[in-house]
Amino acid sequence: MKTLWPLGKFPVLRDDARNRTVPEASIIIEHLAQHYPGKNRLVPADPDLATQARLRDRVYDLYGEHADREDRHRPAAGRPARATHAASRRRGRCCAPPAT
Ligand SMILES: N[C@@H](CCC(=O)N[C@@H](CS)C(=O)NCC(=O)O)C(=O)O
Repeated sequence: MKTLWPLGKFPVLRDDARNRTVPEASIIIEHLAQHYPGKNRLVPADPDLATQARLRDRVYDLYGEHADREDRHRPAAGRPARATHAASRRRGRCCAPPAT
């Protein structure tokens, strides 16, 4: 894995046709959307909706997943209600649809 991507994280996409190694889930999605579009869009066409989708992606990746991962490392007795619910509330607040 580290020969493909020195950080050693997955997913990593190897695109031989373009001679590109593409790490990071969100970058892989952008790569596939741009170079291999299918019948369903991966990123909204509307720029404001695309920004909202990217915001959700960032929040889940940087905060939600991190918080959940920390939670999994706690002893079972201390899990999961409070921390998981706190992370979930944080994500909910950050990613609520904008007021109209
Ligand atoms: N920001 C990265 C996160 C990648 C990530 O944390 N991958 C985890 C699996 S979901 C991983 O590779 N864990 C193994 C490790 O950290 O050694 C992305 O969105 O792709």
